[in-house]
Amino acid sequence: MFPNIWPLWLMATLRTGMSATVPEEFCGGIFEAESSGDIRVPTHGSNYSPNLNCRWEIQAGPDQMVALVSTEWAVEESPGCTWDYLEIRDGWENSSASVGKFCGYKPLRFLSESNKVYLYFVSDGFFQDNGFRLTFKTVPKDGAVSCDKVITRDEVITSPGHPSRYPPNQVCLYRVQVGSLKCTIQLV
Ligand SMILES: [Ca+2]
Repeated sequence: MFPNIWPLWLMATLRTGMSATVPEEFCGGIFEAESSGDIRVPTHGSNYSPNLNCRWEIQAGPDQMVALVSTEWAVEESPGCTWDYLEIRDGWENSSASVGKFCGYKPLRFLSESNKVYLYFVSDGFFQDNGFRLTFKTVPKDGAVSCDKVITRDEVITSPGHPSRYPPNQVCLYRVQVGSLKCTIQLV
């Protein structure tokens, strides 16, 4: 057992030690009136900075939700995303539901349930990746303008205008929340 634990302990010690010696860099922002925007993580050279604690808050109108899509996404991958990660909360309160911690290289797609989204990015002091760029937009919950949609019951999901051809230049997010199943599907 001991020889197997040693490398993990050494890596954890190195990471903790390096995190403690580098000063924290401010980053983040609040978007309260914008209907769309970009969120980027600070970078040094081609990678994001070490020891980041970034917080972004996005607020849409009372009858709106927030759609998030990554156009660039490379965050150091770790088991359970414990080293570097972006955490998404659906709402601004401490009690707001955490959607999860995200890392790795799989593009990020998210459609909120509430009209507020809280993003928290953390990087440790050991190894950085290229980082991310997220675009957000606020969309009406009734789907009057956008093709984004929330599915809460058994329903066939169709593309805009189905059975006719869908229009060009569409990006549609479908948030499926039926029982314990939760996922986001994207049509590009
Ligand atoms: Ca890292």
